[in-house]
Amino acid sequence: MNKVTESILKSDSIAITYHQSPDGDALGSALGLMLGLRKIGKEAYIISRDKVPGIYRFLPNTEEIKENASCPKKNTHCVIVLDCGNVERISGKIDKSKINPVINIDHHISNSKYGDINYVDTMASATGEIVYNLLKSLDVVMDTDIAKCLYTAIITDTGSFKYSSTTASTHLIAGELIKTGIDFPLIHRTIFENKPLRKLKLYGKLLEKVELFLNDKLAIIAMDKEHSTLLEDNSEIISLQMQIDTIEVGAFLKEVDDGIKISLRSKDKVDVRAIAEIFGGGGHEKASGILLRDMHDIEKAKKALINVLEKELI
Ligand SMILES: [Mn+2]
Repeated sequence: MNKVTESILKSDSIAITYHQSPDGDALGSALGLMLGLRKIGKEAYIISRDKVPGIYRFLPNTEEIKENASCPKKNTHCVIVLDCGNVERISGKIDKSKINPVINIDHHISNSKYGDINYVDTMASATGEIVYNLLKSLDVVMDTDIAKCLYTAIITDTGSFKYSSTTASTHLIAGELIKTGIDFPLIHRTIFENKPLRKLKLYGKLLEKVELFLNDKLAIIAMDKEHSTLLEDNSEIISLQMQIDTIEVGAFLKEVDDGIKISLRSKDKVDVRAIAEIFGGGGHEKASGILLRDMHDIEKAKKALINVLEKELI
């Protein structure tokens, strides 16, 4: 952490980026850090080739994020990459030969330590927690705008403090953020209870597709391309699927241009990161992802997954 704060203090102009398809943790951490750094007189800005998803546009300063502003400006002294496990997934376009240091701040176990400085805290429930501590060590005084961003980061990555990654310090940090006076019930409603009816109807259709395997311990939803284009974010349908009483593991398969994407979730007993690694994927013990490159046969992908999980679940 000292190396990180030292580099930040030495830099006047700082670019911030995150993983592609940014979620609440990526966006909340980036915006919170940007606002915090500005408070100590830094020129801080976000580089991204991704648009901000609609549900996160309530966050302050999202209008500054433009998907055509993905490269660092001239005279930028350092780039901070947040919540991103590997160099291929970075949303901003960084030429490492031109910018030094690249500071990698993350909480994924699978982080490949691609930065010049790497601060990877796998105990943190969200990158937002790390950003909170970083801003504290830079003596940034929290305000409601920063708190809104970091609170969003934490609740999206912990499923509102439900996931096992939540710790006592997660709650302590959330408490400090609430002390700034943020309307936290509104943040929860804005993120989790703010769906157009057509989306809920789409979830209904996808739930019709759930299939159970391995003594009902594995649930699979395989989504075709037609539904794929309607659904911009899988996380909610996956958490609905995880509510099925008998299952230990939920898998969500989706056809994409370069293959089949699989998201895995585990309730308790199965380490789905280990399962994902068998297929070249990665992530956390309770949530992981796989891309089966150049595979376009969903049935075949399902069978391969069932085969591997059979050893775990039966
Ligand atoms: Mn995260």
